[in-house]
Amino acid sequence: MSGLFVTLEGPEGAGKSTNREYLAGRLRASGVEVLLTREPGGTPLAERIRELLLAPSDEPMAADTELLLVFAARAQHLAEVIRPALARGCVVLCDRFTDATYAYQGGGRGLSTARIAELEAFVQGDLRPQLTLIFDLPVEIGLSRAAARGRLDRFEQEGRGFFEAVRQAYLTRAAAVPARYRIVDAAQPLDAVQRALDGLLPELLEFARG
Ligand code: Z5A
Repeated sequence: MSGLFVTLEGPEGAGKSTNREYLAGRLRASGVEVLLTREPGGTPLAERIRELLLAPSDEPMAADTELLLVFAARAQHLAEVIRPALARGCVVLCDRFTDATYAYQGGGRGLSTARIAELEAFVQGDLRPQLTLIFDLPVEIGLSRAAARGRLDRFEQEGRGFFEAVRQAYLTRAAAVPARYRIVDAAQPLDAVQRALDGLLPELLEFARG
């Protein structure tokens, strides 16, 4: 039995963390075994790499270093958590994955898509999410939600142009392969976002049950 790999994506403050629990709860209530995880992170070692990536520092991190750290964390996460869970037949619900690399390191930092694709092939082989939900919202709304939470991490300290490029990169990827992506309007009030997720549930369950 092979499981289902679903990823949640979107710019800052889009509500991925808030809604991943909701979605996992709805899937579990339908009798599906769900593994909820996140990137960067998902294992003790990968969480340590996450700390390196998010901590503001006086030493600017080179964009290539950032890219390699993201994929180093991913390699560990895949080996220890994601591949075993898929092999057990779980639905893996992952808060961010390689689409975030194309959006942040590609769109935001300006690294080449070809370079990211090389690392994707090296680290993942042919494993790709079967379904990706993009929580989309205007940059200023996401940034004001993130700011309301207090201290900003290294990414959240970037300027507005960076986040516009991130958002655009997500939308461009979704438009290129519409079969894999579903766009959720994350600017709506939370109850409306969750109604939209309820609307996606039958399709998710159909995927999960093969
Ligand atoms: N990163 C990368 O560069 N490359 C990669 O390959 C990967 C990641 C995998 C950490 O990710 C960083 O890693 C990320 C990109 C980079 N950049 N940053 N920063 P993260 O997912 O842990 O961090 P995040 O994107 O900053 O998460 P976030 O800002 O916490 O966003 P969120 O999870 O989408 O939102 P939330 O925490 O659920 O909600 C934010 C606030 O808004 C919170 O107070 C909610 O109560 C509120 N909220 C949520 N939904 C609503 C609605 N609908 N209405 C009103 N208020 C709402």
